[in-house]
Amino acid sequence: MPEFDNHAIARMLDDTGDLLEISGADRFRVLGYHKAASSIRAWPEDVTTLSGADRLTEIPGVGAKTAAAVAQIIATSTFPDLEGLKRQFPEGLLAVMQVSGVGPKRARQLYDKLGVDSIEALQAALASGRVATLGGFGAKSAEGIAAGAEAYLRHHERIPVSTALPLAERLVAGLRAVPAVRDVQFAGSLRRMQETIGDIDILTSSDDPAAVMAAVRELPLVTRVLGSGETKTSVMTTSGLQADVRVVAPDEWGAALQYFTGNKAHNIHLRALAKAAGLKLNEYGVFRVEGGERIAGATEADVYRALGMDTPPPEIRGDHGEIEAALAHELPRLVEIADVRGDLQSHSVATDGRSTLLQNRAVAAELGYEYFAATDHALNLKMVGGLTLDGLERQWELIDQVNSTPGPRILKGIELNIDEHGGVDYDEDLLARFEICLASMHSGWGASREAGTKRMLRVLDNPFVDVIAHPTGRVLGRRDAIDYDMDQVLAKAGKTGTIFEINSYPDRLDLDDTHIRMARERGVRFTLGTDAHEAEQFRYMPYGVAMARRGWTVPGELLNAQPWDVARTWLRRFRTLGR
Ligand code: DGT
Ligand code: CA
Ligand code: CA
Ligand code: ZN
Repeated sequence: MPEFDNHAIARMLDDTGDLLEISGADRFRVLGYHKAASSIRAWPEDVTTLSGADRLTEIPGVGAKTAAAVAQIIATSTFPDLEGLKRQFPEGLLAVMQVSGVGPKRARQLYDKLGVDSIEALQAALASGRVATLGGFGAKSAEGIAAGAEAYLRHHERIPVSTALPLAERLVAGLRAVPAVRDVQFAGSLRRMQETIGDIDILTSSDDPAAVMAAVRELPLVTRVLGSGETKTSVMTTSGLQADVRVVAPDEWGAALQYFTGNKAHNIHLRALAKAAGLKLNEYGVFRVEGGERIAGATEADVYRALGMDTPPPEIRGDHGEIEAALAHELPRLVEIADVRGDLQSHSVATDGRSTLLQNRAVAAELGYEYFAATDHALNLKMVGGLTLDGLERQWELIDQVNSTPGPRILKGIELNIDEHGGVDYDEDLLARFEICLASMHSGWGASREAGTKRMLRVLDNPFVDVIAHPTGRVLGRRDAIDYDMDQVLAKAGKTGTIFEINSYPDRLDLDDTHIRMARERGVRFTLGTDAHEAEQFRYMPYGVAMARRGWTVPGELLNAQPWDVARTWLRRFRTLGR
């Protein structure tokens, strides 16, 4: 029977919530499913274990009813409520409702009136002009939806790393338990922790490849075998994601791991180096061209050593200078999760967060943090109840009270909104009262590059804006970046000492590696923040650390790798206020 991991279960609950919304169900029921899904996705323990021990309701947002549903999914591999909904509405509507400008109500209308049951059907209906004439739509909104459908398809060619990683880890664990398997590791873009993954590549070594291929076909997470040969098997999993598993001989393990980790540019450069040294490098090993003697291949380190190099961490393998650094034995000591002393973006029930400051602090304590910033939304984000002066005074009072008890120190922070002209929510007297101010863009998609640049350059002039949070505004799978001249803006930030955030929330991961490298060249420093909207999401930090590593960030460039006494001196307000 196929087995379900946290992600697969969360996806079923989300799908149920979405289909319920399309069916016009009560809003609280819909939200209940999404809340449970979001908690289960971020929950550190395997729900299968919790279910066995009757502990599912310990997960915030999981009530008795959801717990029963989850237990049923685990026991029977199906969820009748979801199956029932799927009989009523085609699954393709789940994608249609995600398209910008559509949503659940319009998805329902498009389905009822025009039979739209997939993105492709939506595009056909748009092309025929039938959408524009539908009640409540019009030419303008049809145009917006057409752009949304195109963006949807563009964004969904690749899987977010946060979806691929837990699945790959489960598959690797499953394979590790197979007696015929010697080494096992995921490779490709996932090992390099790229923010989106084209496909999951898993590599194994064994003296009995046939036994490994047979074991892959029988893995509990596998729903369907798409193809199985002597050295490669492709499977479909319960998460709806595909994975390719390869098997190589043990003495080829290192060469194969190196080859399949890539990236392609890194491999091509490496191969040219080998050639210049009279060697041949391929997925089977390193060979002397003259005589064909095999000189390395069993471990990855052997392969790099044979080429006269140290082993670059997978995250920086992209031919951005790591090969030169490895040859010179000057690879940087990249930041690690253990360097992180606190989380510098989090939300609470004071605005749109779902956990209290105390709940956030409990998880921060579990993670061993010294501090974290409470950065609820500022006034102008009306839809989430951005904080008024009264709200702020109440939060500060609470923070003082909590901070008087042992545990991670809560910093008085805020997430300001950068308006279209580069202004923020509060005046300087109020801004001076925070310990740290983030500022971010929550509007302005579609504005010109020129306007975006002006706006960003202007906000950098504000001495109380310490950090630019999720700097491009991109949301993986949903929203493109807000357009501005990043080079020019980073150059100025390097001068003003404004810090840029590496947002660790899995569908943001903003800045990306290219922008981080660009920022580092301009002398810009960084904070890491999970942007947690519930306490469990504090655990998303490793995704941000991976991005920081991909951008070559070292601990000396990362504010939250410093104790707070040092960290605060990096903030621009410290220089401005002298405290
Ligand atoms: P993805 O799946 O699009 O997110 O990206 P990757 O990097 O996982 O790429 P994939 O799955 O096509 O191939 C896995 C690795 O195999 C890749 O990182 C490097 C290696 N590789 C693939 N194609 C080539 C190639 O044409 N030349 C060389 N030297 N290496 C290649
Ligand atoms: Ca891949
Ligand atoms: Ca592949
Ligand atoms: Zn928020």
